[in-house]
Amino acid sequence: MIDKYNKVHTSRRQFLRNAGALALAASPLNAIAASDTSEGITFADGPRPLVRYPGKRELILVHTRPPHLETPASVFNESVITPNDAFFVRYHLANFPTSIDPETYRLTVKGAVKTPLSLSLAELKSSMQQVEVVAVNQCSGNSRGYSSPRVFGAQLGNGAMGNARWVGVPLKTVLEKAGVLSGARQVTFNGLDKPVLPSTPDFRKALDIEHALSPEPMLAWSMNGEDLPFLNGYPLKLIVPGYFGTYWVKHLSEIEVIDHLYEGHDAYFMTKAYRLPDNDCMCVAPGTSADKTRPISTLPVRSFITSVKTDDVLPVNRTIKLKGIAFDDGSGIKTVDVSIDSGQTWRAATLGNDLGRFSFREWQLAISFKSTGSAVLMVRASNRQGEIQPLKADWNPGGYRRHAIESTPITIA
Ligand SMILES: Nc1nc2c(c(=O)[nH]1)N[C@H]1C(S)=C(S)[C@@H](COP(=O)(O)O)O[C@H]1N2
Ligand SMILES: [Mo]
Repeated sequence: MIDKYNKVHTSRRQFLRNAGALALAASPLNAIAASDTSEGITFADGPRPLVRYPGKRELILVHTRPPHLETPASVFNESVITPNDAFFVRYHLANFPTSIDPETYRLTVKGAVKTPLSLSLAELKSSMQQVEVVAVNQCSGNSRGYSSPRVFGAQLGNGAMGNARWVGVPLKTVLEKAGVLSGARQVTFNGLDKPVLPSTPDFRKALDIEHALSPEPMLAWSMNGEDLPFLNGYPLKLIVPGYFGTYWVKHLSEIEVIDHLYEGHDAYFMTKAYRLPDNDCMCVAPGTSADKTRPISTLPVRSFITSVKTDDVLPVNRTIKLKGIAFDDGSGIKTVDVSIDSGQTWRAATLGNDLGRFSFREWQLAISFKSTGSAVLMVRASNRQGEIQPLKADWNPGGYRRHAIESTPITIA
């Protein structure tokens, strides 16, 4: 009886949580009036409201159609793994799925392959060797709101990033099962979301064949030990560790191997959007555009203080434990230095547990202030390739790939 009850109970709960339906379709449960979400930043657009979508806690609303939600900064201080209900959400196309039946869902693998495949979720989960990685998903436009001069596009704070444990199968294994033909150049990825109008390009991305056949990219169905949250790409998502989130295609349904470089109407998000100036700094003089561009690719090294926020008041002559995170493209964090005097002197922080080279890396440092007044905290990370955060961010027209030391002005009292 108890067994039976438990089983019924669990499967009903599972159903409610995981059946691949976005309860109440795609509308927010409630929008909360603008409150404490400015996080010390005054974006030209003003303070941003909090909103609740199914399966999510209150997140910062960027816009509703399609859902675009940012993670509040406090979440990054709670844990080094970003909880599923707090993970940011980004869509480009208004016609995105609101329910997906895991029984009838299929992943198609086609194009320049020996054997085209149509794989069910059950087959994916059972017929191949599973792998696991902790990796950061960061939107190319994360922190765009700090671009100076200001650029077009959503004025994002630092909440379009998150760190999760992904479980799935290597993309390589699936491609090898289909048998990639010689002459293959790229692999394209499409999800179940669609444009509303035929004139709008679909959201499709491409990886070079060498990258697609490397050990890292994976097809994940599990995030932090649960099915993927619907809004984060249920039931399957392409994970590209070290690369910006734009490649992490959600609701993945179609993989095509092609013998040329991706082009045409539906290659828009490779050939027109998500591109950077094709030079060493990936930058141009503010207000100008680049003659030549290339697709955005890997994450620069970044670090944040999570335990203190802008305009906090900290006590004088008291030991304070500062805490934060650092991450990069998978080269691995080497050092994190902190300054409490606007960058005049720096001290090495202690790195926390290593959850893998693609993960957020925690750091901490005990500090104390000797005098009252205003102060600026700064944090600067370096990685094993010798990359270091510069003092000033380079500028590009998309406001992509922010790479600079972050400052937190505070008061000591
Ligand atoms: N199918 C689909 N996948 C997508 C997108 C999209 O619009 N449609 N947006 C991409 C972009 S730009 C980002 S930043 C990430 C966001 O992932 P998340 O919503 O799970 O946080 O999804 C990527 N995958
Ligand atoms: Mo993005």
